[in-house]
Amino acid sequence: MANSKRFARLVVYHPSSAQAYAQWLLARGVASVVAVDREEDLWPACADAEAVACWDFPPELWPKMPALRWIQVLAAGVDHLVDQSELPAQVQICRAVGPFGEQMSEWALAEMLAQVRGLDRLRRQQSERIWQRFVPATLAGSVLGIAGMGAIGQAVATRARAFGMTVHGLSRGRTDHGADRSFRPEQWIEFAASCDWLLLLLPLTAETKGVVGPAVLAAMRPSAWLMNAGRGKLVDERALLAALDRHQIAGAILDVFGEEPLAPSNPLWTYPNVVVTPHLAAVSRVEDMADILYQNLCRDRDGLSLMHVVDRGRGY
Ligand code: NDP
Ligand code: OXD
Repeated sequence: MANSKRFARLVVYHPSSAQAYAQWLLARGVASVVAVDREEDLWPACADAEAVACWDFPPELWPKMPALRWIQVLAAGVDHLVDQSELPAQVQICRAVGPFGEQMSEWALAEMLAQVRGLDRLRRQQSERIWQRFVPATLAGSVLGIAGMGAIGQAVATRARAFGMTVHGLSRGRTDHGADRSFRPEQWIEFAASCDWLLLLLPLTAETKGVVGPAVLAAMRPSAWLMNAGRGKLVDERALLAALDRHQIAGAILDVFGEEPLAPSNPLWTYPNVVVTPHLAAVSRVEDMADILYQNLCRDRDGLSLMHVVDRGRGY
């Protein structure tokens, strides 16, 4: 139950920015914050917390926090928390929504434009002082398939359309997300076959784990690129390596991986048609996350329902 007219007792747990969050909140009158940047300092600091803001958190502490009512995850994805059995069912998990769409769009468009405009080739030519003209391709007229037409997918769709792309969207149930053509999970094969670029912006859930496997990869056009900025485990990595070896797809642009950081021995580093970016497509900036956290603190103080509450049963 919310506490009328006082802010919840909050623990902000973050390895590098806990103090920055606390200062940001303090400047707005939230004094009930304890900032913790090391796991070993969490207990007993969190013992009477009513709210926690964090990325991850040691699950064994949840049952020892009887006053805990809600968690503000300082990120969009919550796959690391939703199914923790230690977390009591009545504790609400809120995620971050809003600031990621722009960043993700720029990541996706930058990477697609780099391919069609031949940026690597041009930089190489310049370094060798070679004047060699060629006809770059365009994004205009191509189909971007977005698996996961949520907050981020919709933002990418809007910006891709400004480049003349047609957007095909796949979602779980909703079809009102503004794609030019909408697909449901049972239409994965048809969806994959319809795209020039297949961008994964799905949450990782029991349903989406390994969803891009041999069948989806085989359905993709040999000229198509797979892009993953959702979660690494959406893709069956062995199947992807096999598809790359067989030239079943043109290449892959990957921001997320089954294991992060990507091990130096992972073969994905070595493919000329694989682009690896280190999970930075859309980062959590302190000012953005603190603002979302503050809005929820105010709503909680005022007895209003929290924003962006995750459906723990659904997994996102
Ligand atoms: P949302 O919850 O807003 O959107 C999720 C979308 O996925 C919805 O359209 C939903 O369908 C769809 N979906 C869920 N399950 C399925 C399924 N089984 N089959 C088909 N579609 C499904 O999430 P966001 O857009 O905010 O974020 C998406 C993900 O992006 C995050 O969970 C995170 O993993 C990742 N991310 C990565 C970042 C990075 O830097 N690489 C940064 C930020 C986020 P419906 O609309 O019907 O509910
Ligand atoms: C997120 C992420 O989920 O950065 O916000 O991956």
